[in-house]
Amino acid sequence: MGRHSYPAGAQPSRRGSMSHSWRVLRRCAVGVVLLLAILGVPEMAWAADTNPPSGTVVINGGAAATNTRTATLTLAATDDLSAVTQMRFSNTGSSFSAAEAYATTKTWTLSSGAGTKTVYVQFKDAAGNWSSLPITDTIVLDTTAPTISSRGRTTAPPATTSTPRG
Ligand SMILES: [Ca+2]
Repeated sequence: MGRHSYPAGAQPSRRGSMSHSWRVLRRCAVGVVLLLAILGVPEMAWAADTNPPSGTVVINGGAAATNTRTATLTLAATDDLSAVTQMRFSNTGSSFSAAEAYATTKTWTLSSGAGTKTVYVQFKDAAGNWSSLPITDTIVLDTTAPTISSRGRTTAPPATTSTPRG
């Protein structure tokens, strides 16, 4: 009579083994993700990353003008899911330099000829998405010294180079 309780007692035991296998599965999934992270496998390997990075470029620290074609670009880019891995540059917006590893500074040569210069930058994430609309900044390339009038101190030494006006 008392043995009637035996099948009922087996019920919780069966449920217990089911939840145990779920625990094992869950532990396996956590283990795989941890393993991928430890091995440095990019996040793209298990998460679909379809958005390109966003970022900024600043020419010569934001100066309005320059008198040399050699410019220093300051770059900052972030990505929603994976890492920013590469970058490339252009003076035209259509023909880009070879992709190179992402860095926060870059020495770049502006196109020749005086005038307003635009530098176009694209960033790529670990999933291979290039920023579709190039990120830009502009600077005025002015290689002509200003005309010096007779105004001012006559004792000042003659200037040999012009300094860009901020
Ligand atoms: Ca992305």
